[in-house]
Amino acid sequence: MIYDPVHECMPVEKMRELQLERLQKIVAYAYEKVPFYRKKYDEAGVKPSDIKCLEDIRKLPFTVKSDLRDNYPYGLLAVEKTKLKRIHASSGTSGKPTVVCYTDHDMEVWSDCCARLAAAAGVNGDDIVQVSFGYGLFTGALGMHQGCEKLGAAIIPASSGNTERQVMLLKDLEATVLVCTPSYALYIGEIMEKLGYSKKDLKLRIGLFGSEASTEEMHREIAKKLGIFTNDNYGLSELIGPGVSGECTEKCGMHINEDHFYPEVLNPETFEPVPDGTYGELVLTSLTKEGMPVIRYRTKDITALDHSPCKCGRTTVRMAKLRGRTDDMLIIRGVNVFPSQIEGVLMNMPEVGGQYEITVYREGYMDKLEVRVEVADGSYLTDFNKLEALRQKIKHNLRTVLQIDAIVKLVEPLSLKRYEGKSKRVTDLRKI
Ligand code: DLL
Repeated sequence: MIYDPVHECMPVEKMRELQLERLQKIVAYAYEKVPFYRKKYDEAGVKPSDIKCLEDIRKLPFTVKSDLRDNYPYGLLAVEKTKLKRIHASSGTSGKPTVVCYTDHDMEVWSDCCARLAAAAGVNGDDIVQVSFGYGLFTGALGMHQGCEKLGAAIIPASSGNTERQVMLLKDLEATVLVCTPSYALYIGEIMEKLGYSKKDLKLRIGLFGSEASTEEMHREIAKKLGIFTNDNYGLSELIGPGVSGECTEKCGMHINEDHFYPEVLNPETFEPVPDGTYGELVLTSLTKEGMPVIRYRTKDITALDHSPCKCGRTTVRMAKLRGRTDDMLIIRGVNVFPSQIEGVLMNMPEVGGQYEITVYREGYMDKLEVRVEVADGSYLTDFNKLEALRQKIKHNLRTVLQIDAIVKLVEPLSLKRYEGKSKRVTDLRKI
């Protein structure tokens, strides 16, 4: 079902007109209401009236995460605090969180955007949706909750954690849709099997997964375990939370709600736009945000755009599954390595399970890459020859993709740490 055909299927020319109109408005609005933008634009010698076409967006300076942190908590507000309806925050890795604020209008846009992505994955009013994201300041749970509610679905606000109970709820309450991180979905699948259930004991049909990077291979693994259609959806607190983009049932990229978010994909060194299909850093501009407009936000997320028509009928531009973030790319002995490449290799090998950990450290002057992965079948661990053959096979496959050697350690099933929210699979000891 297409939730908002007027905007999701708008002729491209009309969409560009709408975006320009909204861009001019939001830049003027931010300049007038938020001293931070006025100062920044004055220093750069650019005025709202300089935005005459969409390409003129490039005249505007970027906004970065530290701008939000430096203006903690309310420095970037464009409205009086009394106009706010909701305040969320993203947990920063250090220090103060990044605070994000929503007016009534922003809440409406947010739930519409989440409703769009849920509908695009096939969710409808008859569904029972278990939200297994942590409820709280994190935008994931309440954002998806509101979006699915808007479609008329029933919500089970399970929150994350207590995974055995999650399985019980899925089964007993006959949930048809699961909302969580892809790594948590995999974990739920493992616990389901451990408890002696199979996908046949559940009524699940769709998984709405986001908030962390996941490869096609991982989605295939989850789809197999839980017997569901898996959707990948993307968003970030600074812009709205979930609802920036999501896959339709064609699964050929995530449709961006481009009437609300203007995307640019730039070469991270030159800041020049890259052509469709070329990966670069995603820079997003909120076109309609009232409480806290965010203009040219450098997400650090690496993706590529696709403007080709989609079979689903939506005309909105699509972004590729994220390849990672500019700050999670590892440089090992001079070679660029993305954790997603390692995941892709491991998930393609049925002999290993879905969980892995990556550690990078230095021995003398030499960078070492260690990959710990669980064997799918514990009996491997008692047969040295079989184990060694598998280890060599993983090493070989990793070398083919990464062009460097990795130290591979095989560990018992269910022995690595599981995450109930965003997973943390990489430790770079060189930076600690
Ligand atoms: O994770 C918002 C969200 C919640 C999106 C639920 C989708 C579902 P933050 O906590 O601010 O917001 O984290 C944003 O998470 O910049 C990406 O690096 C990463 N991320 C989000 N979705 C995806 C995805 C939410 N589908 C940061 N694939 C972003 C890969 C994702 N990475």
